[in-house]
Amino acid sequence: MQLFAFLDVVDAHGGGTLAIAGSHRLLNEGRHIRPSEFGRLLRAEPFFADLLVADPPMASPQHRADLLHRTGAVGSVQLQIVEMTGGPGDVWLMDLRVLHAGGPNAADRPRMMLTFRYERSDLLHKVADAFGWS
Ligand SMILES: O=C(O)CCC(=O)C(=O)O
Repeated sequence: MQLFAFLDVVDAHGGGTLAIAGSHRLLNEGRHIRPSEFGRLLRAEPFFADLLVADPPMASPQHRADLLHRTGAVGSVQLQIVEMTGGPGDVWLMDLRVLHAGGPNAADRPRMMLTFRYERSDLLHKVADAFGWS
């Protein structure tokens, strides 16, 4: 499980973490996947292809805003991008398998959040294998 807490107000488009609800059901066969392999598998899916372009050259502000609220599916798995917003003391709890990333911040101040991961100790060696840690 991963905890995200707000230390200040973070409104929509204020840099809150973006999570893809439902993504914990993808690639969930109980084996570890190296990050490079994971990216290759995701890019093959139309839902992710646009999202994984770091700075789309022709993207209008509306296109970017639409991306942040995208819904779709990969096979039978329904997906929806969710932007975490909240105020001081609010927390979101998330399945650690959910794909997520920092969101763009259009506000005039930095977003103030913290995160903490609660990992199963019996699975830490698989995380280490996936990232090539000794
Ligand atoms: O910066 C963010 O909002 C995302 C942070 C993140 O991906 C993480 O700590 O796991």
